[in-house]
Amino acid sequence: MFQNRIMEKIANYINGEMVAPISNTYIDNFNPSIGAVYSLIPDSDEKDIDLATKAAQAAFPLWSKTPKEKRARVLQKLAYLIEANLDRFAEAESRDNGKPLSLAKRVDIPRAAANFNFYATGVLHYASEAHQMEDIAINYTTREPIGVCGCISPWNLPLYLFSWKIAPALAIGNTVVAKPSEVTPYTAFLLSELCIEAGLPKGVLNIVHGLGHKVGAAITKHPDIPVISFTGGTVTGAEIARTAGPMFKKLSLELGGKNPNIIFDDCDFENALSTTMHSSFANQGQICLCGSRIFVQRGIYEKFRDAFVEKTQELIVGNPFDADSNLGAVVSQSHMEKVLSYVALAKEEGGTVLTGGHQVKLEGEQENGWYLAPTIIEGLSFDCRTNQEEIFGPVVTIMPFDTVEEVLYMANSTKYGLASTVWTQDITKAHNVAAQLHSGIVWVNTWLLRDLRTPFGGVKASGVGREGGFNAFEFFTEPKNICIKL
Ligand code: TXE
Repeated sequence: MFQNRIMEKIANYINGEMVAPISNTYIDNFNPSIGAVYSLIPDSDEKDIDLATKAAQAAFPLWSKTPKEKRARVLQKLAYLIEANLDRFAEAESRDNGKPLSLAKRVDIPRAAANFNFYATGVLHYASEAHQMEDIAINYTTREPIGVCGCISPWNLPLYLFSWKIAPALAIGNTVVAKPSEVTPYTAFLLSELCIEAGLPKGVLNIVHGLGHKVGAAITKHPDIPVISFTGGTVTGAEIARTAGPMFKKLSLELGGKNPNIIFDDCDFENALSTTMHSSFANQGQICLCGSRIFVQRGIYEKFRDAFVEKTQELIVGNPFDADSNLGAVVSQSHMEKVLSYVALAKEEGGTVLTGGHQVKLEGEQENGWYLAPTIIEGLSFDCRTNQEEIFGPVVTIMPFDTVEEVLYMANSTKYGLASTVWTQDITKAHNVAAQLHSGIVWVNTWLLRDLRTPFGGVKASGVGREGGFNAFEFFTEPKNICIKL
């Protein structure tokens, strides 16, 4: 039924206008819940990036000199318009990514609006510092916007992560050339239309759709884009760093994770169990912050494992548009196959699949959709590949431990260091364990509770730099120290 339908063509947003790619060629855009093409996205290339960069450069002088109150007002108007279009955006996000509509409505789209509001108001309070040298001299530090910022974002939380980058960059006075993932371009396309409605001056934000190795790479290597902010896979992050490094570009990399979820005997059992359901399988496990390695202290290991398996088997994998679906479809056929390959690897490495581990075939219109059963695997060693590599799907491993030293050693054993979760009612133990975990974020007795003012990011192969709060303004500005002799 899709063959004869006229496919909607998404447009680029360059210099304030919705435009076709110069190549006038397009790429299929899939709806994961039915496994079929439902729209087309521009197959842009470096010529489109050049056009967008020129527009962003032309807009920079005026935008960077626009009073911050005025910049804030435009971004708050954008936030308001996103909220006013919540249902339309949530449906678009769910259709594009495969996530439950309920999740897009509750998390993705409200958080995108919050990102714009947060940075629009934050810029009004952002100040720099002065250092007085008694009566000898006064130093003051200015923090200036840099110019054209390249923002490249992934498919797991499309508008949430796209706006998390462009909001601070724009609020502080930069202009932006942005590339959403070609896997989930639609809400960025809808945002373009709201930018026009909100009165964002032309060229301030430019959104160019297309493939990573063409459009993303063109942004990374463009000589007139001195700042790159990237969220995505560690492999791609390394590729971007190889290009941007020798060009001395400012670089922010938010990459993958293989996050430990550590559950001690003395935890609040019911809270740990119910939250672990989310930290394991929310967004089909496609969140870089998911707790994919679960360590349970031996005293409660079997009780927790059995309760966890039982609750997991109650989860409903279904049409993302059904209100009672807990899990929707994973984002693409290739990603589904990648996740299933890790289940096969786990079995080879000696693991036992306690539940899940297979594709879920739905009926009707969803019969060709890409659905996976939430999966729990036990019996693996902490240092096997399944426990060292990011799977990024609804797959977790569960392992017992005895002592704090042992679990810290296992938790810190991967090349990643993004987020950890700790469950204990012993506050001294909580502080002690949190201090020794190699990760940028530690949650104690909770998960994904986010204060946007806090530094967000990881260590080791989870990335470089921090987003969030004034950390984002520090990244998207250049400090200058001016010392005046008195
Ligand atoms: O990310 P990519 P993908 C992890 C997860 C996933 C893996 C790959 O394990 O399986 O990364 O996912 C653009 N130069 N995460 O393929 O390739 C690309 O077009 C410049 C964790 O989606 O990193 C997209 O816009 N840009 C992550 C963006 O980079 C390039 C969330 C991300 O794509 C490029 C998503 C290049 N050479 C995946 N190649 C998290 N930390 O949340 C691709 N891109």
